Amino acid sequence: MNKSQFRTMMLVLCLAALCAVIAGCQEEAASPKAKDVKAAPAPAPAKVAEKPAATKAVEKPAPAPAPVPAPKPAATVAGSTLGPFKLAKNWAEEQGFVVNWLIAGPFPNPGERPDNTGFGTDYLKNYGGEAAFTPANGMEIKIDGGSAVKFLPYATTGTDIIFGDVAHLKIESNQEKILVYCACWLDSDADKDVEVRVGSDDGYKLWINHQLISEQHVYRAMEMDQETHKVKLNKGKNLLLIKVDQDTGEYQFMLRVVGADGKEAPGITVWN
Ligand SMILES: [Ca+2]
Repeated sequence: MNKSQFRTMMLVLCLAALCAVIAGCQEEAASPKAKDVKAAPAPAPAKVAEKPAATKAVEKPAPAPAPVPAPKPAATVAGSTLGPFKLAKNWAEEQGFVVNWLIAGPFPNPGERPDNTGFGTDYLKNYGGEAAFTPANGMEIKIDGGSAVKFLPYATTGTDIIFGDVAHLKIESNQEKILVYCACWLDSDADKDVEVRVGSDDGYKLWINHQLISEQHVYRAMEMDQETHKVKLNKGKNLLLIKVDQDTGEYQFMLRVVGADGKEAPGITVWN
């Protein structure tokens, strides 16, 4: 081996050694990264798992309040039921009693019997007058002196409309010297003859389709069917307006719509 060959061999060996060192460094540089990557993923899933858990926990309570609409029907029932009187109500319906009314009052009925003056006072004169008047749910009626009352719905579960039980009238039981107006529509499926039978405490005036049917300026206790009025109803809605006055004692009325046999007239529904 001459000098030239020796230098070439040494150069090759040096290059080989340098390559070996570089390769070793690359392996070391690569292996720590792999170790780091293996260590990193471990905590990552833990964070991902925690967040969705918290999100679901918030979402679950949200759908729970959704069934809250349930109170609506409950409120409706509470507002239209005075008590558990189903048997009495069923009996009343079979006998043709009208149990759903629009009622406005109280209006004053001053004086001493038999001269209480409210009976002859037209408190609806500024609204067309008693004979021409057509009520509506929520309609306000102003009374001389500045106060006002409204026609509002009322339903009894029995047969009697006891005015002391009608909350929106805000009167005491057996409150004296007042009167109220009550209205409903008898919706008939055909022209037909019926009987409108009334009991009252005290007296009343009755209009059907704006015609005065009867006036009973009396002071009495109520009994069923104290008067029977033969009436011809038109097909469709027939407005019934009754003014019931009160001097002292109990204060109520009952009204039913029947055939000549005294049983519920068929084909008639009530609106209020
Ligand atoms: Ca009375």
